[in-house]
Amino acid sequence: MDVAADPLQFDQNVKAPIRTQAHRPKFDLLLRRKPCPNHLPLTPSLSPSISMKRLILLASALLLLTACTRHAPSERPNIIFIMADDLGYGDLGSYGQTVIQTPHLDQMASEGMRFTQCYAGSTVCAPSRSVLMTGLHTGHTTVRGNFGKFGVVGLAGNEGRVPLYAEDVTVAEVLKTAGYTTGITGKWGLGEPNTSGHPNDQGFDEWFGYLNQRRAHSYYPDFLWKNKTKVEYPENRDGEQGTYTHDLFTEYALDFLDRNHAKPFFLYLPYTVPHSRYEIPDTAPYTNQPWTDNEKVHAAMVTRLDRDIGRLFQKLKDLHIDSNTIVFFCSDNGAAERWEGRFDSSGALKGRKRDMYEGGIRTPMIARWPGAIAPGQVSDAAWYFADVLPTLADIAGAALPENTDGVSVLPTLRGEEQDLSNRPLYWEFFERGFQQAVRKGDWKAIRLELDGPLELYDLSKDAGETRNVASSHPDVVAEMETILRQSRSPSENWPVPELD
Ligand SMILES: [Ca+2]
Repeated sequence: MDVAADPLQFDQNVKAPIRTQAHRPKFDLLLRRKPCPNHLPLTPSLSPSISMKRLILLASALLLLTACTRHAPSERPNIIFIMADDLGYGDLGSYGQTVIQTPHLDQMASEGMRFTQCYAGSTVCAPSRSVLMTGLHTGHTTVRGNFGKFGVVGLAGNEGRVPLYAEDVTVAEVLKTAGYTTGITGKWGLGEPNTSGHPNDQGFDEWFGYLNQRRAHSYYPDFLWKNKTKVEYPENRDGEQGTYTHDLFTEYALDFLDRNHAKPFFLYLPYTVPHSRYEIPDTAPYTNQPWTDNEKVHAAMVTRLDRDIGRLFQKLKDLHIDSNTIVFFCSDNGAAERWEGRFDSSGALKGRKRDMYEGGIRTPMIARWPGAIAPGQVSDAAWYFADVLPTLADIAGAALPENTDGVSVLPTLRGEEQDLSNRPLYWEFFERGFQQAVRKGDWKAIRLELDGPLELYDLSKDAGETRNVASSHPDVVAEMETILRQSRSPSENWPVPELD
């Protein structure tokens, strides 16, 4: 079978990654750090095959060691960051879902803090993950879209897959400077084989899953990756449905916890459900509902995800690390389908995946950390994926690269006073031309085309973005216009000649 006939076939002609001079070397980024308060990173272990990159990270850690005071290991929690794929703002019981059952995630919310105004990095997969990994919003991060001008040919045969650059500093690399063991299982989407974006070259000690996000559309692929080795699933060949990969990721995560719970770890779990294709071994407990097949699968995927998160929490308890582990849960972008009248997966928000409206970018976000986050909290603080790297660095006691676009929301997680309302949150998107959005305070501005008028919404009164009030607030429009002009750096993969 040739590549043209099956876009999920492996393409051997993966090109070298494209580089840009617009990026400063990682060495520079890591040494130009902000001061770190009262934390001591552990020294990464050396190996005979130590790379220049590791030497750089080690040098950074040693610099920090001289600048920071000792911080007891018990105060540095393990970090688990779980992310669903295309799960909508309204898909969980704690966010108003009444049909799909999510008891474990609802319990997580009741035991932790639930955010009502948290945002993904983008309205689609790859750029959202790039923002998450780099702490840079889509106006600055390397991967600003699913397809870029000089991207490589990916495993699914599509051109335009832009990998993270070697000099990008990821949250995993930052946490490694603080002595964390780092693992990822699920869907990566930020680097094909033999590119600079491979997770093992971006701070992850171990990795298992899909490199290519289009291949991740299939839940029954004939191979996955374990580090840089292909793992074959012959039982999935020729359209057979032998092994369901979502289940493998949970098993890998549980095994990772068994192997690594004795020392601080960072586990990133970017699950692939409930993204289409709508494939699942069993649609229970919805099999007998009078719904379409896809509706049954969507609901069953979300409930299966919920079941597995319950297994993870049970494992934390069994290993006696429950109170020393902070767990986050979110989605990578808005609902792909609104399922209106059935599940209403965008809730009361406007739009869905690929929209700059709230339904495209606002995500459920739950954080649970017994003893540090008070149970049953609901926060309306506005924050987004660019804040995750600074937040996790703060939690771990690691210092920050100088140029992040986010801030640590750890004070908010701890229930302390923190004003997040006076800074702009920025997004740009390329699949429909060039679109931009910014949120500042309660104001949300959207531009659907470069020369188009600005839409302005007051989210405090109009979360559904139904009333464009731009004409009655020219001062706010002018401020937002300025932010939109100033929030991006040039990108050779996503050029905007009018602004660059
Ligand atoms: Ca997605």
